[in-house]
Amino acid sequence: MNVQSKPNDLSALWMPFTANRQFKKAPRLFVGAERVHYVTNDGRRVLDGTSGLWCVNAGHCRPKIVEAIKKQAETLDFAGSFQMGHPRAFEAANRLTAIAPEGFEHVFFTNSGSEAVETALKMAIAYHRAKGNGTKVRLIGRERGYHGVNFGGTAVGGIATNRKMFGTVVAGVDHLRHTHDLSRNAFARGEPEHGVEFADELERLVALHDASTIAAVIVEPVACSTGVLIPPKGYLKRLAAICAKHDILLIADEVITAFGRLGRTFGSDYFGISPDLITTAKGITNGTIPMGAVFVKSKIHDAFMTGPEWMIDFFHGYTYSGHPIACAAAIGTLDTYEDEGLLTRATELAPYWEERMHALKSLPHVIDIRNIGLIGAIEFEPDPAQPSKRAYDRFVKAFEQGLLVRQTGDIIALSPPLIISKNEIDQLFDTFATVLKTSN
Ligand code: PXG
Repeated sequence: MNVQSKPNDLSALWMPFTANRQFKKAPRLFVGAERVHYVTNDGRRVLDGTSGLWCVNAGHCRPKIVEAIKKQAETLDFAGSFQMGHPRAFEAANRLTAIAPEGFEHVFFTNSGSEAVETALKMAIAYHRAKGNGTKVRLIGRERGYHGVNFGGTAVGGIATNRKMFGTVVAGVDHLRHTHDLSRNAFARGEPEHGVEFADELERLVALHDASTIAAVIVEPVACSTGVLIPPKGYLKRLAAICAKHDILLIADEVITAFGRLGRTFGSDYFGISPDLITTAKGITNGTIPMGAVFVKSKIHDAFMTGPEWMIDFFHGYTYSGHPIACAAAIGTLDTYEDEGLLTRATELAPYWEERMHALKSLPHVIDIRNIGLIGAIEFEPDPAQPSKRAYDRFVKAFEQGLLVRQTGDIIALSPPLIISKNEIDQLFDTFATVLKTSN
């Protein structure tokens, strides 16, 4: 692994979702990575307990992906996808629809999860209009949901800090309540028992707004960014049934749950639901090249294919939709997932993962532990004088001790690469237990 020296000026870069002033006083920098480890600028190996930002599902610097990117860069570096095409985009789309849940026969490429979300929201509104239901324009999200940072995604998102600075974002949006209920579900393993009735909130919103005004509901199968909120048993199926009853499209935001995180290729398969649109990104290229994709059912796609053939059917797209290097990376990623059985590996590891997670139960300030697939979260009793500080301190301490975890509010989330071994899972939890035992 090649270790470079520390850059000496950190001020030019305004870092995203970062406490910039504090970071720049004590920077944490990675200069290399291999499989489940990062290497810091001072030469330390850090176990990646978060797959980067939930994206490096096959582990770091995997040869087939690196090779595919290199080869594509020297063969066809760029070709657009507006009224022109190139083979890699079609190949990637075919490979993706081949592993998609039943009925998803089309893919629309974007460059990120945020763009996949904007695309899906626009598709939903335009679909209803194309079907002659032009009043169906409202979008329903959920409290504590995260759908990226563009205007539509910010509006349907439900994390207060991500919304409050940005005015009214997009009009015509409402939210379901979140499903987090520690009073009934603390320390649940897998899907919690209580809370299927939270799905009935959608009936309340339909009664308020009328189904004739509602285009779509968007939810994450597991709400990860907000601290891993696992849907109560039966919740997603009930929500899907209410959507179908009212001709409201269900958008499953699978930017994190797709590509094996729960032991199935898609979270929708795991939970036995069949949404209308699925948004993805991250694991689609193993985090190597920015890419997102919206998976689209034929009933939606075909509704756009009705005008004159020479007319553009969907007035939407990005310069880099289906970028050749991103498509090559996606193909190399799918090869790696398939060669190594990674899309189902979380199923094998989940019981061991669950045992090791829940063994942290009696450690100081832990008020909940939750897990599903190869995802977990530990929630801490908040210190009312210093919200988020408890989890933040544990994140910094873990990093110093060679473990990368992800902090959000008073919660630490975990989601290691799907190639992690049981031994490495032991190392992860041994390190984190030490951190918890020695923190205030
Ligand atoms: N939808 C979901 C469900 C996501 O998790 C996005 C959309 C936006 O994707 P882009 O590619 O535009 O960032 C996400 C992104 C975290 C964390 O630590 C989560 C995300 C991004 C960065 C950090 O929880 N999720």
